[in-house]
Amino acid sequence: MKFRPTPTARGGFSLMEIIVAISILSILAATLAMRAGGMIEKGKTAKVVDLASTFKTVCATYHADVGGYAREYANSGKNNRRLSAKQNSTGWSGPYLESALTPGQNPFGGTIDLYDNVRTGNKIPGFDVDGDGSLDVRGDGNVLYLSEVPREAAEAIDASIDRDLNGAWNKRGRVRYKANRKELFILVYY
Ligand SMILES: [Ca+2]
Ligand SMILES: [Ca+2]
Repeated sequence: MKFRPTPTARGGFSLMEIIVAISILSILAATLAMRAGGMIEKGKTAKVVDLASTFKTVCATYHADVGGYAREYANSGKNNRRLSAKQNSTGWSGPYLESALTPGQNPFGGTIDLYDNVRTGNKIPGFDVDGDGSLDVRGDGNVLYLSEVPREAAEAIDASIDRDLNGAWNKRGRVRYKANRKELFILVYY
């Protein structure tokens, strides 16, 4: 005896089944989108941490060669691109970067500059490297400055460089952050 489904059983999906299926699909899509978003943000913060590490090495080399601190501003003249543009300073044996620093190297779309003074054009007073509450570096030194950095990204960068320093993460250690202006400051070399 053959079993034959009744026409009503084969008549397509019920409204409830369609609603359930759409709900499941939209939850899946949202989860995937969130994961992708998280991965993109992680990629951006990792890029900044890598850049800080590269500049640490590069600034140390420049310091050993020339005896001072280099500045490298994105989209600037030769005098402000001392790592990438040929300089006449004694001992200069660059270029120290593969190419000049450009705003495109800020993954968050803002500006990016390497300063030769830790006060970064008086945007910050200096750095409390050991996190004891008093500033340790106030003058010469190299700071990588980035604008338009979202708070979550800044916190992730801070966590990977300053690790578990006590006190306010945005004021202590080698990474400082000004939330109102979305500005990130990383002391790369001093
Ligand atoms: Ca200190
Ligand atoms: Ca910090």
